[in-house]
Order: sequence, then structure tokens, then C-alpha cells
Amino acid sequence: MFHKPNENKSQSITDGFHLVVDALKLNGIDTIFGVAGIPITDLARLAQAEGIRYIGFRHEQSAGNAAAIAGYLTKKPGICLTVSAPGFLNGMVALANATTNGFPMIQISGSSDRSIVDLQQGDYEELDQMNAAKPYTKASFRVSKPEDIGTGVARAIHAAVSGRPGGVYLDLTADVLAATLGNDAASRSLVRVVDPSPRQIPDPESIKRAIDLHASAQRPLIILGKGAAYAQADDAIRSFIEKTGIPYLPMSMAKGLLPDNHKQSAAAARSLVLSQADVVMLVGARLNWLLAQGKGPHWSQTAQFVQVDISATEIDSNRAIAAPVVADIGSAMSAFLAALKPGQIQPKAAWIDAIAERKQHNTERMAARLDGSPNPMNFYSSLRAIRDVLANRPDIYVVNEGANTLDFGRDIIDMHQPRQRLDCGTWGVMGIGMGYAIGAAVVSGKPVVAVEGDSAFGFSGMELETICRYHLPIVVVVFNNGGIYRGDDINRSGGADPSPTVLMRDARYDKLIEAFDGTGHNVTDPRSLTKALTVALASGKPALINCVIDPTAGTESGHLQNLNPQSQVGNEKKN
Ligand code: ADP
Ligand code: TPW
Ligand code: MG
Repeated sequence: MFHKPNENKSQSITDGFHLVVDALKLNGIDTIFGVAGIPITDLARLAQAEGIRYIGFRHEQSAGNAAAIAGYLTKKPGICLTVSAPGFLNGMVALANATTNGFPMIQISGSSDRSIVDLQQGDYEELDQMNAAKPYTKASFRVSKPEDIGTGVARAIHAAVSGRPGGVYLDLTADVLAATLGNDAASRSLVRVVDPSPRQIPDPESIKRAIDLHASAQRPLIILGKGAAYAQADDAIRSFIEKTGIPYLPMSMAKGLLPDNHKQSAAAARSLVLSQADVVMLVGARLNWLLAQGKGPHWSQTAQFVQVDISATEIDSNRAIAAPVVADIGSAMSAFLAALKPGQIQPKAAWIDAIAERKQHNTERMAARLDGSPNPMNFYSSLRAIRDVLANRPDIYVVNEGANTLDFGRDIIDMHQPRQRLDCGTWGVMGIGMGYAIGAAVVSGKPVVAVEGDSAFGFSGMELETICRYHLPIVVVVFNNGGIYRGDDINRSGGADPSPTVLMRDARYDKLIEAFDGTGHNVTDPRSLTKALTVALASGKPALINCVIDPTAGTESGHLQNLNPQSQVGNEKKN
């Protein structure tokens, strides 16, 4: 039976389904991403009937990825709704990925009869979901009484968005959803959350310490991470960087926080600045594998660090931090700007000149590669075409995953506005593509271009149907090199099966979207790629461009060869 809106209200009782929807609406949740089934089908229907937008997916992982990126873009928890056990587990990769990346997200799953689950008596979709979720989340709650739904939702919201944001699991038993409660008790039980991500004002001492350290620097550097992008303190960050004149390096999802062509960007002189900076300020960026843990030959061993982060336990995690500033980035940047005396921080001219020189050298080298017109296309010539189309459309979101497709895409596609580049992030996970694209398109109403390796695309490709069903302005470009990393690997045993990294060489991914009435394009040269992308974006309709590139163009593991323990035997083809 479908639980109609207000059906029970006139009878002065309500039920768990209505209470969940009321609790979400009371807290400004306007969108749910999910996959329907027992016991949450009616929850999805009711949410839709009550004015919450429900986006139905083909797989919970993509629904979860959409929720996670919606959380990142809006600073409100993105909601993913799933069925019990297998649906729950399908969503968990996305929830764990949200936790790892610091994206606020709540996965709400229905669950089976607790008394049967706990005695392992074999219920339909039996699993102890709350405990299974714990290691992968910031918090994991189960609601066992209908009058606790309001509290459960409130606690989930606080946990998701406070401090370093992350993934939260909220377990709703089928019994709780179906349980009834008097209307008066029900409305008293709801909680409107007040200020769930309060400002965290920095200690003035910590601000002074950081400024003094920077003032003593000869070769200062700022590294902006996706925490800085998430904070939405764009003006204060830009103003601090411009007032101090310090060169900065954007981590991949911080690209566009200042436009990539900003003169203080040191992105094109990355190895120089990492190895030579004497004071490095991390702003919402962790010293994890993406920065070689701050160690090794890439880094100056004598550099001193400032770290601005909302999470006190991040400090000293890899390198000793001389000047920690534990605060939210908006408050920290305002405090820096207020405390900074004119001319107090002044990078030495020799440092700025050395960076400019290296930038020019590297930019010229890159330009020569981008200008080539090899046949078949390689990553440079195809990404150059995409870069040039997107240069005229700064409003467009770019989703990017793959190995070479990711590494080249990050370096070649310039970003012009904050939070418009969404990629594999902290885990380097494949499969975020269609979920992120859908989440971004839904919450922003803006077009999205998803630049996908052919392998990466396969992890979420069935969501093309979702994209077409909701008529979303998403253009997927599949970089078809016929494989994971490249398409020319051989079976080293000489057997008939293809190599583990090889995919079908002549696959026509464009035909997939045609099955759902979207537009497919098959391109083999940059001019046709430019044309197809321009036409697809102008149409505002779903499209997929199968972009055929040289199967030999990529390198194994993209830019991560150092993380690849290569067998010494039978590995002559290693790149
Ligand atoms: P990147 O991958 O871009 O280097 P990370 O995800 O590693 O970025 O780091 C983001 C950091 O930003 C995390 O340590 C997180 O605690 C921090 N952070 C997130 N939001 C805020 C905020 N509003 N204010 C301050 N720090 C934040
Ligand atoms: C969930 C391992 C890293 S990169 C990649 C895989 C499978 C695909 C690379 O091929 P693609 O890109 O996308 O065609 P390109 O341009 O280099 O040819 N499973 C998960 N995550 C990861 N990271 C992997 C496997 C992997
Ligand atoms: Mg590939």
C-alpha cells in the first residue's frame, strides 16, 4: 500500500514513513538519490509526493556518489536511499569514499527484522548494517522507535557536516518505517537542527605564529586543497593570496578556486616549488599520497609548514607542522587578512622570477605537445580540443576519471571557477563518473562534461539510462584507447584470452546512449571532437562522444608508476 501524503494526518496518527520525510524536509533536504525496493519504496514515493526531488538510479554506488558530490557542492548532506543488505553494501563504497574525501553524505537504508538479524535466523536481505557501516563512516546510527526518527536524522546531519565532513549511516528498520505514532507526539519528536557546522574561530596566537613564519620566509608557497574549495571562502582566499603575493599550487579539486591562468599559480612549476619552498602553507589539503606524504625527493627536507585545517588531529600526521591553525578556512582567512600588516609578507623577487622562468619553460614544452596532430589522436590533441571548447564555457562542471585520462585531463583542462572540477579524489577510485555528473547536474542545473577513460566509464556506464530518463545536460566523452592504461598489451602466456588490461578495441560506446534516445558521436580527429562537443553542449541534451585515441598513447598506471610493484619477470613491455 502506498502511504499517501497526509493520509494519516487527518486521522491524528502518522507513521515512520511520514516522520522520515517530515524530518528531512524540516532540515532543508530537497533531493534524495537512491534505488527503490523493500522496505523503502514507499519512502521514496512519499518523499516525491511531499516535494522532495527523488532521483532513481540503476546502482546504489552511483546514487551514493551523486549524494556525496551534492554534499560537497552544497555543504548540506547529500542523501542516498537504499534497500537492505546488498543495496546497503552497494552504497557503502560511495559512503566510504565520501568519508575519505570529506564530503557530507548520509546513507539511509531500510533494514530487516532486528530480532531475526541478530539471531541470524535467515531473514530476507539479512545483515547487521549499522555495525557493518561503522569502520567506513564518521558515525553510524540505528533508529528502533518511531519517536526517535527526528533525533536520528538530526544526529546524522550534525555528524555529516560538522568539523571535517564525511559519510554517515542511518539505519531504519522496516518496523520503524511502518510503526505509527500520534500526530502530537510525532511533531514534538522532530528536531530542527541549529547551526550544524558552526564556525571555528582560530586562536589569535596561531594566526600570529603563522604570519610570523611566513614573514621570515624567502620562498613561501601556499597549497590549496579541496577543503579550501569546500569551505566556500573564495573571496577571502583569493584576497589573502593576492595581498601576500605568495605563489600557490592547487590540488586537483581546488583548481579554479583562483582561475588556472592566475599569474601566481605555480601549477606549471610544481616540482620546482615543492622541492625549493622554505615555508609551505597547507590550506584544506592533507599531506597524503597525493603530496608524497611531504617526504621523499620531491620535497625540501628543511621546509617548515603552516597548516590550516578544521581537523586538529590532521596536524603532524606526516611532517611536523610548525604553525598549525585549527579553524574553518573562512574564519582563518578573515583572521589572516585582519592581522596582516601591509608588506609584512613579501616573497623574494628571485623566487618569483625562478617560478616564472620554470613556468614559461614548461608551458612552452606543453604547448608543443598540444599543438601536435598525430593520427590517431593522443591524449594531448584530444584534450586540447576539449580544453578550447570549455574555455568559452566557464560555467560547465568537469568530471574526470581514469588513469591517463585523469592525469592528462587535470593538467590540460583549465578551470575558471571554484568547485567545478570533480574527480577520483583521495582514493583514486574508479566509478564516480556518472554519479558525480548526475549529482552535479541535479544540484546546479548546469551542464556537465564527464571526461572518462574507457575502463573508468564502465564502472558506472549503465547510469546513461538515468541521465537520459531525467533529461540531464550531461555530455560524456569516453577516451577509447581500448584498455586500462592502454589497449595494446598482450597475453604474456601466449594464450588466446586478452591481456588483463585490454578492453575491446573497436567498442562503440556512442551506441550505448542511443539505446536510451540520447545522441551518440563517434570521433577520430580533434576537429570532429570539437564539433561534436560544441553541438552536444548547445543541445543541452544527453550525449556521449566515443573519442577514439591511439591504443599506445597511455602509460601503465598513468602518473603513478612509482606505486606499481612491477614483477621483474616477463615484464619487458613495461613503459
Ligand atoms: P586535497 O585532496 O585536495 O589535497 P584533502 O581532502 O586531502 O584535499 O584535504 C582536505 C582537508 O580540508 C581535510 O584535512 C579537511 O579536514 C579540511 N577541511 C575540510 N573542510 C574544511 C573547512 N571548512 N575548514 C577547514 N578545513 C577544512
Ligand atoms: C574501484 C584500478 C586505476 S585506473 C583504472 C583502474 C581499473 C582504469 C584506467 O583505465 P582508463 O584510463 O579508465 O581506460 P586510461 O586513460 O589510462 O586508459 N577499481 C577501482 N578503482 C581503481 N582505481 C581501480 C580498480 C584502476
Ligand atoms: Mg583506457
